[in-house]
Amino acid sequence: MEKGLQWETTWLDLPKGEHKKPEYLAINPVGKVPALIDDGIVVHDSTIINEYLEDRFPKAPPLLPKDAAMRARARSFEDYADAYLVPSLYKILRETRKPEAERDRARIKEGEDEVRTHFAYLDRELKGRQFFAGMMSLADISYIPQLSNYERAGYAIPDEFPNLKAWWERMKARSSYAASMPLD
Ligand SMILES: N[C@@H](CCC(=O)N[C@@H](CS)C(=O)NCC(=O)O)C(=O)O
Repeated sequence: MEKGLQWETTWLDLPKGEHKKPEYLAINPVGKVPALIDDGIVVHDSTIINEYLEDRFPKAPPLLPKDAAMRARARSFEDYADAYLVPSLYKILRETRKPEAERDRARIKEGEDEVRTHFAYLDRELKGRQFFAGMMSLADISYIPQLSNYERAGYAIPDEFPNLKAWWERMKARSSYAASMPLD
């Protein structure tokens, strides 16, 4: 949406296992979402999809900095979202999606503690910065669905992380946010 591209979404019901059905496994053999089909080209994994769209539509506007060090910084934060924040976040979200009586409270607490550590790091890195890597980039974008899921589960970024909180408000104020987050 930041690039002004048009697409059609097909939602899969993961609890019903729609992502493990042969029709979807033919698109993504590892049976995970998301996957993109562009002009018959199939791309999966959110990182690779983002990089593909950047390569295919580099000017629409660019979402990776030009400078090599800044590009590395953008990619590092993108990776931090996937490799560190997401596993901790899902410790919480997997439980909060269950009926209350069935939730593993220790697991939720573990996830909450880890998320707090990630937030502290992100907050420090956003000090004095509008964006993670000098411009709106794939780094910022990679946190948006995650934090949106976190809010939908009833959480808010704690006040003790003012840089992260202000950055998140800026992200949500972008026109691309409302257009990309139809569930909100
Ligand atoms: N590294 C992958 C992770 C994809 C992933 O784990 N997707 C989850 C949903 S957010 C999924 O499909 N889970 C279903 C499953 O693993 O069975 C990416 O960023 O696209």
